[in-house]
Amino acid sequence: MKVLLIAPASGRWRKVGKNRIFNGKTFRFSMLSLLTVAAETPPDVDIKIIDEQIEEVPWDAQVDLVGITCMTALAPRAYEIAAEFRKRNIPVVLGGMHPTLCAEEALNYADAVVSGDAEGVWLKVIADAQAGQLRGIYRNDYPCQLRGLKRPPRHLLQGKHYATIQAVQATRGCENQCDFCSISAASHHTQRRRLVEEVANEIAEIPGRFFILVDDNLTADRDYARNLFNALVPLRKKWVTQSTLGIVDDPDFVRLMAKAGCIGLFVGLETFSDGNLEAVNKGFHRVEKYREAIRLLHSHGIGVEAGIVFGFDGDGPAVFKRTLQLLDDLEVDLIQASIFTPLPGTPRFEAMSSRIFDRNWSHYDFHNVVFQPQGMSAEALQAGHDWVTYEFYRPWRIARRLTRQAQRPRGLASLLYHAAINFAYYGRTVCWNIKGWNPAKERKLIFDLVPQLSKA
Ligand code: B12
Repeated sequence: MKVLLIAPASGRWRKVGKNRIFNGKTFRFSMLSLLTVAAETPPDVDIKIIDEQIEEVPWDAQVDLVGITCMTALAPRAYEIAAEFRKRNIPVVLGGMHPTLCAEEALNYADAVVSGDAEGVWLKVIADAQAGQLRGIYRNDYPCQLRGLKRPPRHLLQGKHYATIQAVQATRGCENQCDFCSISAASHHTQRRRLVEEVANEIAEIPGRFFILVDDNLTADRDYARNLFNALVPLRKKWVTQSTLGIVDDPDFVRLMAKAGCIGLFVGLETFSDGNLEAVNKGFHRVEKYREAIRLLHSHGIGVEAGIVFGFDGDGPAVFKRTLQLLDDLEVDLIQASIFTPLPGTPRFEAMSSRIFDRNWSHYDFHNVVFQPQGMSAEALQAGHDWVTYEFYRPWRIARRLTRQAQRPRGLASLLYHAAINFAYYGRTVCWNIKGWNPAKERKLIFDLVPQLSKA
């Protein structure tokens, strides 16, 4: 049997890997979704992975089954690809975050859908496909306990096109109640953890010194994380991951994390307004703690990439400049600016349903406004988001950040890493012409400031 697994890419991302100047490599990593599926595939099945960011889909491939992974923004492209293969009488199965949360929708476009983990149902999917009985939704209601997971067959990827293919996942899911988050919804606010020993063994086998832990909230269980960090210390590797800022209440924990090789944390700061955080059930992240927290992380050589979201109900046109000033002031190293996006399958999507004006999922990539914001017009939100991204990644700001980085404890050790990501973000603003304008300053349209008028 031959199986083709596809990671779709849409819009500007399709074949971005072939570009000479901005090839998106810095932002390309993991692929664990399909690698995990591949790892679960019986050894007598011939398997191939296609990543549409770097290669064409082989439309005329002689295969018996096509598996496609997708998050919401990639669902329309996944459906297009599925349609092409189904036209050729090749059955298609969809999996990943969007099909997990919107299984019934996804089933309209495929022969079968896997909702939840592949582990535990993929063998049945393969067997059913072999028997010509592939159909319906394969719900993984009793997800596996993550014991004895097989190694991801990373050799199936063309490693040179990725920032790193050395991605590891120690835990799955998140216990937080953030009502806008797909992870919370898909994991039903629970987290499963692999055995520390198994994770450490996998990491020890990784060639090279750098890897990424793609966990959603690695430090949620401090004891677990401590055990993992202790196991990582002797491996002398460098890694980055995601966490909440809550960890700074324990300086010894942060010290151990740094000793274990952590050089960067992605932290979903989301917003600098406490009111906004309360509104999305994320009140545990208090704004006044940010400064102290970032200083502590920096003092241990850990850089901070902040996830910043614009478009909360409490955000008005002044939010952009204020946020930019605070990001500068707090010495945040990197940002991923996003536009608030109510994702289907989350409680927030239902709650905002009447304000959503765009249900084309390909716009749900956190860079497009898909709902009517409360405190400004949709155009102002788009412009402000673009403006903050453009301003934050202006070369003079990058130079200032890198100078500071070089002066911090262990700063030189990760200077290259910081420089590479900063310039990749800068490259993206240039190649994709992201510039925007500050809605609070450039009063281009009076309507931008008064959404009611613009609707009238
Ligand atoms: C690493 C990562 C990225 C990386 C790389 C993704 C990649 N190609 O591997 C990068 C940086 C590129 C990325 C980008 C974005 N990401 Co991202 N990303 C992740 C992250 C943190 C880990 C992905 C991963 O490796 N998971 C590990 C695997 C094992 O888990 P899994 O994907 O759930 O797969 C399991 C099952 O779902 C199932 N399965 C998955 N696929 C398939 C396919 C088949 C056929 C089958 C049978 C089963 C199956 O089996 C797997 C094993 O059990 C996830 C969070 C998460 N926990 O998944 C967010 C996540 C997927 N990303 C998300 C988002 C929003 C984005 C961006 C839009 C963010 C942005 N602001 O730009 C962009 C989109 C870029 C684009 N347009 O292409 C959201 C998606 C939400 C949604 N509903 O769409 C997530 C869930 C994060 C979140 N907190 O909400 N991301």
